[in-house]
Amino acid sequence: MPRNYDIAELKRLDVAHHLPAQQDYKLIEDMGGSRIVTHAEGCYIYDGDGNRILDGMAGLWCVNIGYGRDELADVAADQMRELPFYNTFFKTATPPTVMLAAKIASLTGGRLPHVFFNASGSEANDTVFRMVRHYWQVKGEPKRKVFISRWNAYHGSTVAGVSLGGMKAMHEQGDLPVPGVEHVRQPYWYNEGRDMTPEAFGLACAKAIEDKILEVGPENVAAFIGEPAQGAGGVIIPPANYWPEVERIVRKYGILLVCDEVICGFGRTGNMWGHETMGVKPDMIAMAKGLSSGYQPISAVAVSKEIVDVLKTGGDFVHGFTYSGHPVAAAVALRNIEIMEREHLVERTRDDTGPYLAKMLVTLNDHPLVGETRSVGLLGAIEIVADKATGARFGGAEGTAGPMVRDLCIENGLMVRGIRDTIVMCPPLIISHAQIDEMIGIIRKALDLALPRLTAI
Ligand code: PXG
Repeated sequence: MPRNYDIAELKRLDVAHHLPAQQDYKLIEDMGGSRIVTHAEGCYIYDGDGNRILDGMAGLWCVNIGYGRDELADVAADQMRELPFYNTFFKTATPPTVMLAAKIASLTGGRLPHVFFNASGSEANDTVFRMVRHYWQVKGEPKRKVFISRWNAYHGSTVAGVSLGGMKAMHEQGDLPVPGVEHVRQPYWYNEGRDMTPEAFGLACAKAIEDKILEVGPENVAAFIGEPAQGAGGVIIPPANYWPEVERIVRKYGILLVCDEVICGFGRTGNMWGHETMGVKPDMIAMAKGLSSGYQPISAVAVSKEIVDVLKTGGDFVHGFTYSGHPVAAAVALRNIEIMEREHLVERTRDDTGPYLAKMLVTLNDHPLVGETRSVGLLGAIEIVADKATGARFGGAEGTAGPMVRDLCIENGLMVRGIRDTIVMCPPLIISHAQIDEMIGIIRKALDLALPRLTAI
């Protein structure tokens, strides 16, 4: 049972002392403090005001095996008693760390056999940033420094993460990106490509990468990085031909291909990896979130043999964190993966719940506010529009309808995100058909409630 917290006091302390992530502090103050989430079970979270909310976001795109797994608490406690911490700097390693590296290597089918650990997705992408540049230096091509990424990509909140990402609002704070990161158009067909077929648009977006490579000079380009499907950007699922064409282009110029699997990894798209769903074979992948289902902060970068063979000729790679390969986090991640395998959550997403979510999303297409629904595995999105024919948005620009529908969903018992005017969802992979029905039912109710308010604008 949850503890008996003094919620009013916690809210007061929240406003007085706590600076939450990616937030407008004045807004939280005006609200009288954050919503205090006290406990959770399965697919539901509970807050201090007595609300039970279906978690359509798996926490923050991470609690894939759902809440309340005693097994993971036991594993963490056992590991803390045996060895709560040891580092990987002193020519040392710990049993869970080594076993997790081997497990991750096997999950890549042996294609990416080497694994570097960190504590967050942002740090994983910092590791990518430094390792890729170091690789090219050791290989004798030190001019290859430039990363190509996409506008509206999300790769984290550290300096390298924000730089690799394509979020303009994040770039504006802190004079980013750092030099050597170039951004190209994103494969967002609904917003940017409806005058073309998805196939023609997929090729055009891939061609933007080739154009950028030629502009920068292929001899200066180190890597292309992308999320198989963009998550925080609004669940942007590229046309099927986009990624294979991207791979063809980067191979043509000898550029490394990096997939950011922080959201798409660990079954989210219906395969173990998002890059499998998109049909490409990257040289490096970053992973986090679903690696431990959020039960512990841990991330990893899996790397090809070819890259590590080169690094082995370069002496120390002077990079790493105190918590690289943290034994408690690694032990929890290992058991999380074991649970995923035991409960066949990847297969279930591919064959059962993913297709069911897609089928249920389609039932919303008749709603006057819905311009498009789309999903891959258990990653879904709904475009809210003022005019279904033209895709025009309420108020002439995005940002009015999305927050309204999101808030109505939350008020009615469903946690989703509103990104611009796109409602996105990413439920735990244990979600049932009945819970998907509940999710779709609450979204329809929220859309119905929003309709008169939006049309009055
Ligand atoms: N890559 C991707 C693809 C992500 O989604 C990160 C890297 C960074 O991971 P860390 O663990 O450093 O946060 C993420 C994180 C949102 C939102 O607005 C998404 C994330 C984080 C915070 C907010 O949906 N994804």
